[in-house]
Amino acid sequence: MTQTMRWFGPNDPVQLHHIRQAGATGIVTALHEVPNGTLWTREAIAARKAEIEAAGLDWRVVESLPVDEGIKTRSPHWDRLIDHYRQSLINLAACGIEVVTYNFMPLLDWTRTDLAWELPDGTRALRFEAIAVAAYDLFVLRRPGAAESYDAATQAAAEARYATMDEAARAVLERTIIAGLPGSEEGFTSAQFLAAIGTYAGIDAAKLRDHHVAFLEAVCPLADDLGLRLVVHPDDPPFPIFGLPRIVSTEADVADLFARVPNRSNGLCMCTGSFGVRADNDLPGMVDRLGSRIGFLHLRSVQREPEGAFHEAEHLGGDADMAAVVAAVHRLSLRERRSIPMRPDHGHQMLDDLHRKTNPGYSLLGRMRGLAELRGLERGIAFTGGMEGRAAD
Ligand code: CS2
Ligand code: MN
Repeated sequence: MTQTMRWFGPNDPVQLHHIRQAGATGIVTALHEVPNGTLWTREAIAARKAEIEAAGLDWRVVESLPVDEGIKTRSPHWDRLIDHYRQSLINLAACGIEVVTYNFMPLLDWTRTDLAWELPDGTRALRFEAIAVAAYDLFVLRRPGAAESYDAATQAAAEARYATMDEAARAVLERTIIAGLPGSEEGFTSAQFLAAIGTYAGIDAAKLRDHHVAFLEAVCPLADDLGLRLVVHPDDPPFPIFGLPRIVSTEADVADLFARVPNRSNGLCMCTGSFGVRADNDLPGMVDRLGSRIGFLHLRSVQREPEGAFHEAEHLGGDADMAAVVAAVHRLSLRERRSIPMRPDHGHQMLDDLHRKTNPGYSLLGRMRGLAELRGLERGIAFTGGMEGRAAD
């Protein structure tokens, strides 16, 4: 694996030299200052790349080149937006970028309900509670038709939960869910969010899949020629929320996407944290079976809780069998003779970072710990694998 870390650009409190000292060699970033749907110029890409290289690092992966809502909904601006996307890909390839991440989640990118959930050791983790989402949806947002999204038990639990919250707690929950987490492409107020949900009227999962395929058919032939891998990040969490479809949540979802658009540039960002929320996603098996499609790895583990809740566990803890995942990655790397870029996806807020202003999930020390553990795990697996290989000779 090529060890990378995400950097949010010049305004990130985590600086490039910190990332270098954490032992990463690659940077994952985007032109976060460029609004969605606007094309990325070659000059702006080259300037950011030079800044990264001046710090002794490589810009290995773009995360993300956002897919504008107008592409997801097939708005009348589709042609212009696709043109911009294609031109941005040309400019990125001209600057030597090989992997471009995107997602196809309607409106919201990754979503949590608590950004500083205290674990027994005093570190803080990101957490998602389905009941809190239902409380917000039913009683703060008051989305028309919201009741249809929840069974009676969830509605009752949400109502009880809402009753325990004061105004301040309700406002914090609202901000946490819809104001946009680091790297998210959009942020909303509740009124804006309701209006935006309206743009998805009539777009069910089947239709959104068709829109995803139309997007890929418009950009993949070009990406093939440019030698790019366009990797889709799975839905986080991997199920519909706010009545909006989510279509990149399971192995079957991505297998279907690769069957419908077989171009070699059509790839996957294997995010074990996102897929791992569902117990029916077999993470190491997915690495084995989807192998050649995987262009980027997000390694992170979640701990599932009752009632559809989960929190982000230590990288080697939680429900993901990380040793089995890294062993599968190791086999894939040997089979295909390539080193796949990997980043520790999120980390706990810990130690000095507890007293610093940090981007939720993207403080330095927790990610540094995760990276160090993953690096050690890979080294151990390679060593054992090497021994087995020798014994078989
Ligand atoms: C999330 C996402 O994986 C993550 O940590 O931060 O924002 C992710 O970067 C995007 O969904 C990829 O397009
Ligand atoms: Mn991820």
